[in-house]
Amino acid sequence: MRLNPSLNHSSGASPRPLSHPLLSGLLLASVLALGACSTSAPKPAAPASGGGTAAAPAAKGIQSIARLEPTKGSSVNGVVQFFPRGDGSVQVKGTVQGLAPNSVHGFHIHEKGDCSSGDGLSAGGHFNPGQQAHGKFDGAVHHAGDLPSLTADSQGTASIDFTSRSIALDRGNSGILGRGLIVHNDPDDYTTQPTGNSGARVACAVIERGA
Ligand SMILES: [Cu+2]
Ligand SMILES: [Zn+2]
Repeated sequence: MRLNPSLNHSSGASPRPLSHPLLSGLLLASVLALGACSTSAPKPAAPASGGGTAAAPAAKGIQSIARLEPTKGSSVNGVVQFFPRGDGSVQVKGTVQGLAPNSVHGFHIHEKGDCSSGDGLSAGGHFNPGQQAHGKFDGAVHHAGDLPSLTADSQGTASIDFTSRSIALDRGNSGILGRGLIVHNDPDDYTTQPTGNSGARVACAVIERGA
């Protein structure tokens, strides 16, 4: 359990007075919320985020972000954020713009966090750690990387807000950190294997740890 190093919390000692009363109160509150840190009982390692901010104690994984950049000839771009939740699921929120008005687009996590080819193909195939068939996000069978399709409004902007239990915010087997995120030009038919036949890749991002 790693707290702000400025907070001296050796056993039995009162926390060192801090210059800022609000900060002091916050640190004290977080100490209390985390349970007495003066005990010598071993504790599980803090999440890699390591921040002193009150990251939900039970959440697994680190907040992550994908900045979608247009591929060649495209103007589609956006930002997608991934938040670990206490129940082990991941909340995904974001906005994608530059799409055709009222259009629908396949949207997936791809195997490789590599957008270098300029057409998105370097991101490889769909992220599929469970060796499943391609399918719909909320269907019985699908790749872990099969996300809900994007639907653009009349301005060509799609809002993203869903929760997934198929992905994790780490580099483990189901982890998406360091992988790719792709927006396709066409709708996903959820049937064609293994791609959903959603056409060209119009935006690409690498999923990275967030701030
Ligand atoms: Cu895809
Ligand atoms: Zn798929």
